[in-house]
Amino acid sequence: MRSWSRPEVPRLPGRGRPLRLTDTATGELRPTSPGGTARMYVCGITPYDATHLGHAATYLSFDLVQRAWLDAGHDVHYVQNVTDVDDPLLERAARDGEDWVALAERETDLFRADMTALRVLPPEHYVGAVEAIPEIVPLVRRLLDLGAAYQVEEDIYFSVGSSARFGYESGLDVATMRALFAERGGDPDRAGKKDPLDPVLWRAARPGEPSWDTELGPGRPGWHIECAAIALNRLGTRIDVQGGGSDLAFPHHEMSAAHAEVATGEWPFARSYVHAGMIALDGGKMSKSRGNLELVSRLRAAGTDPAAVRLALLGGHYRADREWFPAQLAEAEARLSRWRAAVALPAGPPAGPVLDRVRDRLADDLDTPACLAAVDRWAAEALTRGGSDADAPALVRDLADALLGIGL
Ligand code: 5CA
Ligand code: ZN
Repeated sequence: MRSWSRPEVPRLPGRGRPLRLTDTATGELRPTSPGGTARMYVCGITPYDATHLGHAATYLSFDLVQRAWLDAGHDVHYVQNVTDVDDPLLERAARDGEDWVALAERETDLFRADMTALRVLPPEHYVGAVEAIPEIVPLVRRLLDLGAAYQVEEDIYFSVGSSARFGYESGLDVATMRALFAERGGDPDRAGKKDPLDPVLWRAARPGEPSWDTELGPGRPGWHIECAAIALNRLGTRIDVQGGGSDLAFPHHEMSAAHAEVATGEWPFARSYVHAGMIALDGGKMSKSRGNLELVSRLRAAGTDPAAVRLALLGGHYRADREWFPAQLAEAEARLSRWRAAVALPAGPPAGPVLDRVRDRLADDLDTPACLAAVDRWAAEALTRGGSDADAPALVRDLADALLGIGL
């Protein structure tokens, strides 16, 4: 699938610090320690009602991961999927009497436009579930051959019992896993399964549903195997970061890691599992199913500067569940104006300490509130007391762009 265009990233003097991120599997703040090339997989959208501010906040978090790695001298190999065939998408298309392919294409286009406007660095590979079917099928075949998958009627399921470490990623007890599995697309009560938590790998064709004729029989892929196949085939295993919102920690990331680990015999699928907090609106998680949404495209259409949207979302820590208030946007617009006025001055206070501080705080689990505060302090001083460093405004402009993705 076509990705989106890549904004320029200015080069900064010196080097960024090694990035540390909180890993869900261990609960620890750990160095990401990638090699020359950092490898990251971030779960993409299911294309309907995109891009709400919750999606945007999550992709912005991983955009900062990429920017911190680039600044620390790594190349970044970044892959993202689009779940362009799955139950929720088909249900929405059926509800609205719309062709599911047209719905997915339209929403994916909107997502690309929103990501471009927000200056999110694109993935190198942007891959749809449909186009990945030819690689999903052999992965399911391999799991069958290993005895890690089995049939229930015409459907094929993964046996969680085949994964020695199943549960390590989310660290949840069985009762919680079971509740979340039922809530998030699983079918714990399906008769004939070996374990209630076993997820579907290949869903046989049903009347009225799209299906593909493959050696597994006519059907369509399950959700978790989609991400396992797309990631494994482009990034390999033991990748540096597997990312998404915290609602993906279980079952999605647990299952896709288990699929990849059992298929390859290598553990762990990801060295760090990184999860962004949930953005809420009107007291509940912002979601398509609840209908309490604020869309990036709506804000853009209303004339909001995307840099202000970005700044507003970076005002909270990425791991914190937090509520969206329109006042945050007004505050971000005021901040953006101050920053722009300050970098437009012919000189300012020295910017080296701001660069150090932003690099430092970004490397410490993406502490964006502290990064913004550091630029705020410099801008306030530049605007009130001035300064004599003629290079400082350009350096602050470059660091806001390269590290925070804010174009001033
Ligand atoms: N296609 C799958 C992943 S393979 C999926 O979860 N799609 S999604 O469109 O539902 O979500 C896309 C990303 O946005 C996921 O990482 C999800 O965790 C994140 N997300 C969804 N809702 C919110 C929210 N309210 N706040 C923050 N992140 C969210
Ligand atoms: Zn995924």
